[in-house]
Amino acid sequence: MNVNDLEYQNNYIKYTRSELIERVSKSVNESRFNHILRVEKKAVELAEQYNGDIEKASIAALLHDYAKQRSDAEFIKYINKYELKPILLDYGNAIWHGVVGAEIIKSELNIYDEEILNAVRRHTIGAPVMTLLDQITFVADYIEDGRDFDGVKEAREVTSKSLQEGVLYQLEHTTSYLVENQKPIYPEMIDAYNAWVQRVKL
Ligand code: DGI
Ligand code: FE
Ligand code: FE
Repeated sequence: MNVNDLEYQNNYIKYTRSELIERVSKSVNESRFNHILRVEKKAVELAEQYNGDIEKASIAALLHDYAKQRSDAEFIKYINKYELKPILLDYGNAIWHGVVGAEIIKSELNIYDEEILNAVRRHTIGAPVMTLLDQITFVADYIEDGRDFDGVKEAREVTSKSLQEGVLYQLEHTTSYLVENQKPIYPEMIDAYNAWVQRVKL
């Protein structure tokens, strides 16, 4: 289906799709907004292929980078206010925009659907156990049509055959990339890799 024909019918959130898009567009710059729309298109395609909830796929994708352009100070304020895990303070925007971003979405948009919020929380780092919606959001972000990095073609091919293999491919490649560039890996991402490599490969 064409995402622009999508009408929300389940009251997961109190916005229409165009109202949600309007709110998202005000939270990020134009290039980030265009990425978000491409992630939504990909997430809806994956939901169709893998029998996911198309409406939740659209909502989670539209929200996944909602907080991407907030300041470090704002994220730190939320981490303290909601007493989120102190280990978060050892990381930065890359981790915060999903994990802490979900709290910003709750507070600013009054969206409380935990399945949608978890997909946002897990979209960068994955998790040992991921719902279908988590998997769709995670992979759609990685393979949306505008992505152009070594391996993206293979990631798309793998995902077209198996969503779970797509999740594992992304976990393998993102963790390798972080090691190669001497960047710290958030512990839950290592847990996610361990769980998925055993689940998919054994
Ligand atoms: O927000 P996007 O750019 O669309 O994509 P993303 O949320 O998947 O990833 C944002 C960045 O975070 C990306 O450059 C890779 C990086 N990243 C992912 N996992 C980790 C990480 N960075 C650190 N330091 N540690 C991680 O575990
Ligand atoms: Fe992101
Ligand atoms: Fe993204």
